[in-house]
Amino acid sequence: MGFRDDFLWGGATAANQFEGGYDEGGKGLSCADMLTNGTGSSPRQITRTLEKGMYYPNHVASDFYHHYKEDIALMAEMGFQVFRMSIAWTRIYPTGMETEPNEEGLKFYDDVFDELKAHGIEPLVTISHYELPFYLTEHYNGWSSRELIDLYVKFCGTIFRRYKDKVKYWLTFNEINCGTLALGNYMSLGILNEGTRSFLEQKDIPQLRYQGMHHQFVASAMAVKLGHEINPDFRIGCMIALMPTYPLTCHPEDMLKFQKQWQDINYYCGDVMVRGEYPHYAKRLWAEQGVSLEITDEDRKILKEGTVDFYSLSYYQTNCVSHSDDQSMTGGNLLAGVKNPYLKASDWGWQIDPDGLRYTLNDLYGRYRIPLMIVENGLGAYDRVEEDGSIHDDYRIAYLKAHIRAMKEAVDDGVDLMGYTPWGCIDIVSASTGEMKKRYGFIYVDSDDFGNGSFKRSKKDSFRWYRKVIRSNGEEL
Ligand code: BGP
Repeated sequence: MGFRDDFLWGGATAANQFEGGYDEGGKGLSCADMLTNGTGSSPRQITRTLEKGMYYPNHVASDFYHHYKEDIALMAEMGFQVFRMSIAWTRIYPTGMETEPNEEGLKFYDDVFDELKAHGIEPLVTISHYELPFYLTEHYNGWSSRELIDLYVKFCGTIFRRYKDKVKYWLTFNEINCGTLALGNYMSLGILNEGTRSFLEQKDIPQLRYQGMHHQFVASAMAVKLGHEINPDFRIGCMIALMPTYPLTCHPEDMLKFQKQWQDINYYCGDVMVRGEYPHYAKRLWAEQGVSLEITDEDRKILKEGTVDFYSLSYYQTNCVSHSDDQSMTGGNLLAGVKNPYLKASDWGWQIDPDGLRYTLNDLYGRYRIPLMIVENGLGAYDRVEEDGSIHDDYRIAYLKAHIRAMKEAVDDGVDLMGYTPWGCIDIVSASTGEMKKRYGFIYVDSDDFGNGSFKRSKKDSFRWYRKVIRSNGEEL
């Protein structure tokens, strides 16, 4: 028993949080480029034009744009077999509207893929990871417009054809179910409703949000079909942010709330993308949200024909739900929840729960029966660089070790798990706060929350530990 022989070990990033070079090589402005940094008390702001005196952390990020050779060599040294990255849409189509792609952008990813190949690393490419061309926000209010379907499929066609012999694994949209939350308006759908200034408090019009997700489902299904036509060997997956919850007590209403949250937030998108149709509880959800979706017969047909080949997920933490409002709350990836008295939390209040991962993997595999892949997991923590330059991140090793153990249990339970790419394998800018000090990496990047630093890379203790894990296919933890 244990992980399969072709299990894919590696790490994950996203262009907007990692690449930098925001105005180089003909790149256009993306939604992420318009986000300022947040500080402890004030969330990130969304600006419609770049403002002097404001700091935009995604502009420089970790500067992978200029460090990719060195970074890929370090990944290879750790033994990576796969590297999850995203292609910035705005490097290929700066506004999303051009008829011809930007050759310089295409060339950059050719170079990255060639470098990966030279080191025997397989790319896993997220096509859209929180970085819609900002022009499409300004002109169409993002995915609320049906026009975006064709623009996205054009982008997919370009990269599928160009990289058909270099990339096999694709994810259509990062954490597409972020759109089930108000936070997803701007972050995942590029919707910027009049009156929204702050990233966390977004003016929400559920009608636009749910219609926007519907457009993404159709676009994703079209991409799956097109991808398989271009190269039948492509493996194209969905990517869902798992926000697992437990009922706080055995009160029947806690149980109902628990079930509803799994349906509305964790299952809603995966059900459509894996099964090719909306689930039974969708009508009730739409009614509660006051939305009435425009879904054509053609849309329904496309959803059926473009189901995904595998299911990928992010998993960081779990929370509880309770029928009573009088409970202490804690933070979480995309969604806060009721505190679980049995769990410890990270410095950012995300509760650490490896057993929840085993539960989640069993639950998802039982539901969908297609291969699963964990494409994000990890601990965002403060790291301290010692005088001799070493970084002793034993807390990160403990987190990852416990989660890999839980994965192994799930595999022994019978779950078909393809691979594991911990998040932010090289330190990157945080999506929620814009900070650099919330670090996930095996590799430290010398930069602070304002881009000050040498950008020098150094290995943390977890680097050596993870190399051992990969070498032993997860046996030596
Ligand atoms: C997920 C996103 C990532 C990433 C991660 C960690 O939701 O897909 O982009 O950032 O969460 O979150 P954070 O950066 O807020 O710590």
